[in-house]
Amino acid sequence: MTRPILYGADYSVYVRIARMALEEKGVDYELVPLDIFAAEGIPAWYLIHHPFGRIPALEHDGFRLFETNAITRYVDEAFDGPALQPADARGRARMGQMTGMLDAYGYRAMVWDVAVERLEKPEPDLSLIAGGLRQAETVLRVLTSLKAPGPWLLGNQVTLADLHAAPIIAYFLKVADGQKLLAEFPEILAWWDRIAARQAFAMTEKAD
Ligand SMILES: N[C@@H](CCC(=O)N[C@@H](CS)C(=O)NCC(=O)O)C(=O)O
Repeated sequence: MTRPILYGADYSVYVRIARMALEEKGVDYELVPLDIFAAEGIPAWYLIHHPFGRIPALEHDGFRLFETNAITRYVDEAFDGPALQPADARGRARMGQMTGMLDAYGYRAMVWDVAVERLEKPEPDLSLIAGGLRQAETVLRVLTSLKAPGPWLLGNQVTLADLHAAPIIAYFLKVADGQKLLAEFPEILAWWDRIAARQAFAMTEKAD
């Protein structure tokens, strides 16, 4: 098998999720830079890989895939290395619930409404930030209630749920609002310290 190609940018939260899965599996892959925010726009050729022009997209031996959840599951199942999904039906369901919740309710609120708004806007929209923080609080509360006993979100095994949550929370923690809110959730904070110490997290850190 040839090595997979991942299209994306090192600043992207979703690209980092896919890269963390590749790193945890120990897969040798190529990251082909694709800047979706480039002034000249998304190159036309990329729409074959992702018709909606988002990142990441994966290509492996002619097999093309987009949507991060599909990519990370494929990476887990197509390559050797430690299993990143629970073996039991309920564990898998919980994992899907956590990643789905993060996609639907966590990403926009934590990354865009709070972190990007604070970091990038000369005059941040304070009502947008307040709404983002309210939603982020619910996400962290639910994550706490769903978290299994043990070091990782689903217990003793690092899973795709951990790899999905880490880059989103990492971005949220770039700003004081995010740090302050996370401090109110000690179990998630302790989990954060553990996931942030993993090699896969360090290997996918954006180079400044
Ligand atoms: N549902 C997609 C979301 C991917 C996504 O939103 N990626 C962001 C970068 S982190 C992106 O491409 N944004 C470009 C845009 O919103 O136009 C997935 O799971 O892969």
